[in-house]
Amino acid sequence: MFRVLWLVAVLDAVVPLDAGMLFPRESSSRELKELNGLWQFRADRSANRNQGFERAWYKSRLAETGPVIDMPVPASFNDITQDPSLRDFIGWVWYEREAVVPSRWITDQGTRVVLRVGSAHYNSVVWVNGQKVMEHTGGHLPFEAEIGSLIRKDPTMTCRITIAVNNTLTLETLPPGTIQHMSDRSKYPDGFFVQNIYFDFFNYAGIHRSVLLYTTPKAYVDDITVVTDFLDNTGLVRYNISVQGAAAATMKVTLMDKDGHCVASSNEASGVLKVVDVKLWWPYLMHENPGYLYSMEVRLMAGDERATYEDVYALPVGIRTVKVTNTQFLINNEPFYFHGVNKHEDSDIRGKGFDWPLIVKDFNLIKWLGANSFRTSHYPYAEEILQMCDRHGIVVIDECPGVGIKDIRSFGNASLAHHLDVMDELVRRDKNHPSVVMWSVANEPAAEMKPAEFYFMTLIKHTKALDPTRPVTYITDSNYARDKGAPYVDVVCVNSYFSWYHDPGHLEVIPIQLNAQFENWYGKYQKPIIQSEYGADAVSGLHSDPPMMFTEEYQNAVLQSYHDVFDQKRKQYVIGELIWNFADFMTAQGITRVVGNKKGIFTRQRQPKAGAFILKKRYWRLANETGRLPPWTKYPVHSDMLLRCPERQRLDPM
Ligand code: BDP
Repeated sequence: MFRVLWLVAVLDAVVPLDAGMLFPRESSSRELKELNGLWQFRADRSANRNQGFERAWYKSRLAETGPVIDMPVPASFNDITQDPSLRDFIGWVWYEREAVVPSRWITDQGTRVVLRVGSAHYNSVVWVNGQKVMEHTGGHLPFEAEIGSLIRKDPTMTCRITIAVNNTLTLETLPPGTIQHMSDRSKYPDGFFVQNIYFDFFNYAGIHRSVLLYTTPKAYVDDITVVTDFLDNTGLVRYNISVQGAAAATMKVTLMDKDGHCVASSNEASGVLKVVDVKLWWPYLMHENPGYLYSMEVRLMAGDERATYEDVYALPVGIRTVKVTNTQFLINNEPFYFHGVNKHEDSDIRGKGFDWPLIVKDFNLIKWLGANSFRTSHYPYAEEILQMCDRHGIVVIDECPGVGIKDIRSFGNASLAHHLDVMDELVRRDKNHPSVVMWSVANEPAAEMKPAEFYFMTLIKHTKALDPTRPVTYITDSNYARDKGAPYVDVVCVNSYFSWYHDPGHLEVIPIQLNAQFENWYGKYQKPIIQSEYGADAVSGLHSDPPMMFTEEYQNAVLQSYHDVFDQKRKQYVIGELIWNFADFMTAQGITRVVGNKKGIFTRQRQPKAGAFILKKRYWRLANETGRLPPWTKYPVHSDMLLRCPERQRLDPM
């Protein structure tokens, strides 16, 4: 009884999101202005880190209240300067810049002007011309506010945007962390404190994704939800459009194929579009034409006593289905085997800052490798990355920032309520991506703890209610017998590091222990299993034979021993393997990390280690065996450009 009441209370606490979060796109009715580039910046180094609020730094230009430095946006601030205290700074940092707003945006009362932050880590407060316009908690998801009425108050003023960002983690943030003050003056200087974290990547902070202004008409398309299916040759696009700013509106919905031909249309705000001779969305290497996208153009017309408004928004739509059986993961009713990677948003200098050259390079490496999937370990990645996945057919396990939940106090009501909120925001943002095939609500929580069962039951049920079309999982490293959340997941995802964290140096234990791992989990739950992490650190250029830990040879040997077992078990119920990690990445400093985690098969600068070639050979072989490629493509080739090239038939297999 108590539990039921408590559950109701928790669910009540989850305020349903009252607005959409469509990715800002230009159209004939929407304009967009990126505010990326140099911002003014100051870290609040006062003892309580609160001087900026006490002295209201947002009220005037930042340069008037103290020294400022140049800070690029998007980027983490940590690695930009030579100042070690900024690299490890904890507390509020302040960003500011002025935006030139086109005068039409101001004079036209029928235009909404929206300020959007793609992501800022972790807590943010935003002011425009000294007026607070929004606050946001959470480091990896977008937030926005309409600022048109505010900037119209005094059209002669420039639009000064101030954003304060705080990277302090608590037991209730995702990921969690704690601040520890050291008071022993014989050991630590006055005011010394550290932030303890329970996850293995550097807690980069700052404004990580684009800041922009965009417009919509006063009556506008606020959200679109699309769910797809197919029956024989007919694609079904079930959709729902929500409108804001108009009591009544007329609608024209047109679904266009890649060549711009209309394949279905409707005049309703919700319904089902039928696509004859549908071209399904297929994963990369599973089909010769992967990542097929239609475009759903929504044209909205509405009016009030003063004016008429027309809003146009075009959403890419991939038509596909996802299902899970006891032993298989089905995409479009065909078995799909995940041969992929785990990634991080991480690179030199930028930290977690969005960077197109890096993203395109990573996609080229993923395709070169023959990988068909990745997991957004351990937080939601930039929307532009998911759009690339949609277009290239790279399958995604979309993970929320529930990483490092190790302290029992992080399983309390407030933590759960926040976790549910984050899932709301994540599903709202990513629900329409065909590439996203599964939600991961956490990574390696202390799932053996008593409150874990209720926590994960609630979280997983909530996520399924938000999106009944996708399976839900969390990533476990616990013993199968003690894991309290496992009964609720659709797919078991297991991380293990045999002959690394256990039995270091003993490669011979891998076949026995990995085999037992799979048999135990499957025996207990009869659910398909993904090896969601495995690997070994290798310092690029370090060699030894016989293999020793931290050499490229040892990483190779670990990979190969795991692969032998995968090859037996994938005939039964193992449905995927994701290497840890795609590339080396930065971590907190510690005795087990040599300038970061070195389990990448690429270096942090994206150069291959020996392990990358082992994986490349394997992944192309797996693609040939498990994909549905036409016979002439069944060679390990470098890119899909070649796959589509008839000349390929004359090339020798590599
Ligand atoms: C796993 C974690 C991952 C770590 C990895 C490692 O999920 O975040 O980076 O271990 O230790 O348990 O390399």
